[in-house]
Amino acid sequence: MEPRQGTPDAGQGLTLTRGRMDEKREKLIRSKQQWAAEGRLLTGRKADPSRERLPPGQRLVKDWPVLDLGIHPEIAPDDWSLTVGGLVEAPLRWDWAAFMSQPQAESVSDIHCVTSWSRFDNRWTGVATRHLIDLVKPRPETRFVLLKSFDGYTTNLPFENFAAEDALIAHSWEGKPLSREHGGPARLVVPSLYFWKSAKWLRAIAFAERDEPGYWEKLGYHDVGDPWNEERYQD
Ligand SMILES: Nc1nc2c(c(=O)[nH]1)N[C@H]1C(S)=C(S)[C@@H](COP(=O)(O)O)O[C@H]1N2
Ligand SMILES: [Mo]
Repeated sequence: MEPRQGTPDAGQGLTLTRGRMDEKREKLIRSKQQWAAEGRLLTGRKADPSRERLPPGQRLVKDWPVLDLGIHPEIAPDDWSLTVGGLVEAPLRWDWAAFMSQPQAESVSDIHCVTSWSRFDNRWTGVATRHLIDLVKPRPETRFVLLKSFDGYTTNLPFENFAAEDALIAHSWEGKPLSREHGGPARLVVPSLYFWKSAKWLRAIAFAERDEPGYWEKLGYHDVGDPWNEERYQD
């Protein structure tokens, strides 16, 4: 089933709107690729999260910026499902009711975006990745997790970061349903990595032995993306 897109899909003004959206998107993608090529924002410093709150090169913001490829898919909970498979003993597929009936986890964490903004103390509610792991039972060879979203976005991350205690598939932020622009109905939240690894509008999770670069990773962004080691870009 095709998710509906953020723009209407008939009429004339629309071609224009769409043209402009494409332009905006291409500009963003080009400039972010350029950042990777230039090593923009790199301080060359590492930091210890037990001694500092802001990773190197980051600045604190109070609002919550929206960052994505410019497509905000609209997925009604009835049309939503999450497929979990790959190297697992018990693959599963949750519809919205099944997802919401799982044990609920809450976690408060900081966001660090590779474009340099950080936002402290975000309170997320959802299903802990550890609970999901207990259910699907990844095989011992598993080393990576590959994510797919309803807007076509993909990203990859090490299994350990995905499995961390503070990682979850979130449906709420600050006690309210996650807004569409921030990835509602459900997104991944992996606080130990730059925020581009936290896929919005999450649709599929695959456990794997072999790594597979996602959208930004193919365009020069780091395979792991640990903000404390300032892993912004591929060497
Ligand atoms: N599906 C999807 N997830 C995505 C993105 C995207 O374009 N599509 N952008 C990533 C990037 S680069 C960032 S910084 C965060 C931004 O999340 P926010 O808009 O809620 O701040 O989402 C990440 N997850
Ligand atoms: Mo980002």
